Amino acid sequence: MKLHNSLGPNPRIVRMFAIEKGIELDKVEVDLMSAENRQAPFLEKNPSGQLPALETDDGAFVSEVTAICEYLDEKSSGPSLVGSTPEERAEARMWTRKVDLNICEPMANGFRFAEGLELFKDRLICIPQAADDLKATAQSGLDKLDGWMAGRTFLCGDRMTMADVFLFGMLDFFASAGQPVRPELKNVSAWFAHMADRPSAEASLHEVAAAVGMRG
Ligand SMILES: N[C@@H](CCC(=O)N[C@@H](CS)C(=O)NCC(=O)O)C(=O)O
Repeated sequence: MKLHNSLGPNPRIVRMFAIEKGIELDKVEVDLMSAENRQAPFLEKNPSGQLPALETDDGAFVSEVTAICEYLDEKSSGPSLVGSTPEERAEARMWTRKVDLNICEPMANGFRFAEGLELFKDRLICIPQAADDLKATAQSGLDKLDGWMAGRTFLCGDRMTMADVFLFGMLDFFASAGQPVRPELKNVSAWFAHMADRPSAEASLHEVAAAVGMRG
């Protein structure tokens, strides 16, 4: 398996997930800054033109972080980071979806339409006037999550899952790009610090990003 890899939070989530699972991935670097990902031949691998993409041993390509993580989880041995029963898997998928829709996607679009506008303006439909409202939407999602996290170590209670790796990768990146985790969110902040202490957090940083202090 090969990970088509780059800077940014999404590939980092897959790298962190793979480290947690003890999977070593060969990496093919794609230059996101020069938009190599928005041109052939990368578009044949992922028509969305985004990183990461996982090339399977059969030569197929899987994109979208959650699909890649679930694929890696199923293809490897050891404890599952999704769940070992239908109930556990439903819980992890539910939280991954909730944090994606309510926190991560508005946070990412808030960034793309503001700090990231120069990079994204010719790649996506950008709505700069929506940036502040999207950032506020993400913060409102975090406010709600803070209540949920009271008394919980992870999103799914005592179980560290794909949902935690996903949310951590996003929050860590955007915290270094204008959307910090507010300290008054006591439960989210405690969870975030706990995730940041995992060896996989540091080990999954992209070396180019790490060199310039970026968390992705
Ligand atoms: N929903 C996608 C999001 C992927 C994404 O936004 N990737 C970023 C890197 S973190 C990217 O490719 N950005 C460059 C671009 O869109 O041209 C996923 O789950 O993989």
